[in-house]
Amino acid sequence: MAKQSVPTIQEIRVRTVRVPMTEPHRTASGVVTESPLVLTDVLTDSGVSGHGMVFTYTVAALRPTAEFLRALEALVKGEVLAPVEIEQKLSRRFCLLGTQGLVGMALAALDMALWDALARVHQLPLVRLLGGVPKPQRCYGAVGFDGVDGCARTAERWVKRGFTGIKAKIGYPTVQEDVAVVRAMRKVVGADVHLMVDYNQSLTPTEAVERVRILDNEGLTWVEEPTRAHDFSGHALIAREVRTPIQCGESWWGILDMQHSLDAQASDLVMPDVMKIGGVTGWLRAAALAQAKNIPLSSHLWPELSAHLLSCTPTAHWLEYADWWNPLLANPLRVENGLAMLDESIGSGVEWNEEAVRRFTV
Ligand code: SMN
Ligand code: MG
Repeated sequence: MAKQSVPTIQEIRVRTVRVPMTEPHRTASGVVTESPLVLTDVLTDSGVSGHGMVFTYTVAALRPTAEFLRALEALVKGEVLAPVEIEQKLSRRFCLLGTQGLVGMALAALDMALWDALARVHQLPLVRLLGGVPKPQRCYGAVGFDGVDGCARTAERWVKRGFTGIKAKIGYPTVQEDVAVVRAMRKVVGADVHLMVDYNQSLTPTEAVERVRILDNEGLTWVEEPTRAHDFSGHALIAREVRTPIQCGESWWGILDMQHSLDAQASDLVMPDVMKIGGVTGWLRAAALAQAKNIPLSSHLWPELSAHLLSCTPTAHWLEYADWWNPLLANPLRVENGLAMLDESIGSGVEWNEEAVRRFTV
């Protein structure tokens, strides 16, 4: 494609939606009762548009993130459709403010849409645009902070759908309750299914060492965020003192957080969140850091986009599957026998179900 024919950015279209959850997703650190999402469409002068979406966790962050994203249009209108170049321009622009929080969410939303647009311009699935090939990804299903019976029931549903991994939120008042939930799930899923647990930052490092030493006998694949996400030395203490692999990453803002965590040897495994790590551009850099350390890398939410990105991640480990946002998508991720299966659809897998978007728009 000759240089002059490379599309330029014409408009950023931003919409805000609230997608109800079929059931609240409880964690030790809070409940997700709905999905506030900012939907982004980048329109180019070639007529091709790209789509991205970011999860704001709380409705309070929905409009501020959308408004910041709308303000970015003036900074990128007329620019060539070049996500890496635009990320560098905007990172410089917001250096003094910082690219964490709402700024990081807005920048990631734009980045996701730009990469989707670029893949569509080249008529390729995102993974092929990035030089990879679509590969089936092992998926694990999520189990909420729902007690022994609730967790066993949900775990059984995932196994009946063919999933070979299941992650439960724990951090109950006593470690005995944590163990009871793990054993109740193990009883229904059997010895071959991978079980992970997620404390969602709810323990002190000392409590975590005590609890995970007891969980060490349960054959878990990982224990996730046992203490505060940015307490890298606290996580490193836990990782040194226990046998079960420690998992971190969903709370990192950008690859500098990841680098600091790796430097501290805070975890045995990593799981960047494609929004907080900096969109597709941030993910590619995170994947390189993980490759340099030869550390397994899993995804956090965003299953459609993560299936593309894990397919070109050298140390790809697990894909976290959640169907919360499926109502908004024309073609939600296909999972067969617990494997995320990409087809040759162009783009990043984000195509709106416009009727549903209208229904959930606020
Ligand atoms: C999680 C975090 C935020 C919202 C939902 C779930 C959890 C995970 O920490 O790992 O999925
Ligand atoms: Mg988590």
